[in-house]
Amino acid sequence: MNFNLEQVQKFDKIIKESNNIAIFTHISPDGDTIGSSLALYMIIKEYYKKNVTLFVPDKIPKVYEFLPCVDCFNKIDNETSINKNFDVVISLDVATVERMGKGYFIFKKIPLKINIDHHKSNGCYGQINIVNPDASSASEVVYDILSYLQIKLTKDIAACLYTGILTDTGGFRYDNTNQNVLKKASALLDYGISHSDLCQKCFMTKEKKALLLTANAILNAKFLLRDKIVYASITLNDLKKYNAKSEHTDRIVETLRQIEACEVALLFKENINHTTKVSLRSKTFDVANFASHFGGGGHKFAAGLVIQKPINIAIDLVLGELSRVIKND
Ligand SMILES: [Mn+2]
Repeated sequence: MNFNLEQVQKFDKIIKESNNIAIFTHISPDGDTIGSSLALYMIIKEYYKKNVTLFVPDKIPKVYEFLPCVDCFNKIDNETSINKNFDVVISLDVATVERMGKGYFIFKKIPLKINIDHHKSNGCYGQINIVNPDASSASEVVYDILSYLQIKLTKDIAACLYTGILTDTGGFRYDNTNQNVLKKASALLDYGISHSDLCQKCFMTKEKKALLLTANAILNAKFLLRDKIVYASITLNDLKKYNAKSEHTDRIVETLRQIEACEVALLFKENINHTTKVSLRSKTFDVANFASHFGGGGHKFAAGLVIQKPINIAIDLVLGELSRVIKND
């Protein structure tokens, strides 16, 4: 399914006719889900002049705290009760409703759902689905919606959309970077934002504990099938040792993928509830397809999954299956 203009017109009509609108990101929020949500939040507030509430199911990583309006996010926890009646809810960069985590119990009660995304695996769970798998990011989809509706951006909105595009393309390095993406990014720079400043904030600034945790994970990485498979693990003990959190594991798996012979890089993370989160990155191998066998998903070269088992069992399970597929590949 591609960017559908009829769905965009319906989106515009619905927002104009609504009063209370909720916006949701996905769990473990990244630059794209945060950037696209903030941009749409500002548009609905300033352009459509409607009541709008932003929800995030996890803490916003420190690296994105510089974004305008970031304080407007409401963190959902187990005690969150909503006494407002929302007419419409918009999800951004959320491929499946499971990716909403604790947010789902609020999301499911809101009658009208608008789903804006770029994942090929998107479940089209909304009444309105603006999903473009050819787009680099959900932020690019929002950019396209606003361009089509001829809505004027502001510098703050441009900064949020640029951040989403920048982070989801790995700083314009991944295969989702093309002429169109660069043209749109260039148009966003016209609003007076700085490319180098945003790169500095998103990619070149790290908390000390994040860098030390990364170093430790890489030093302890393991190699299989003549380095075709490279993996590292982070236990709760590792996090404790560096006084770090899950958000500090960002980009470790991309670093592992840099190894010359590496085809698939994996990062296994131990969760509190004896489950294991696995991040996968590849150069040619379709990790989204592989992840789908374990109920996960994502993009061809970047995907994730969760195994409902302790980390050591999860490592054996996933690597057993991956080695089998890669060997025959
Ligand atoms: Mn995205």
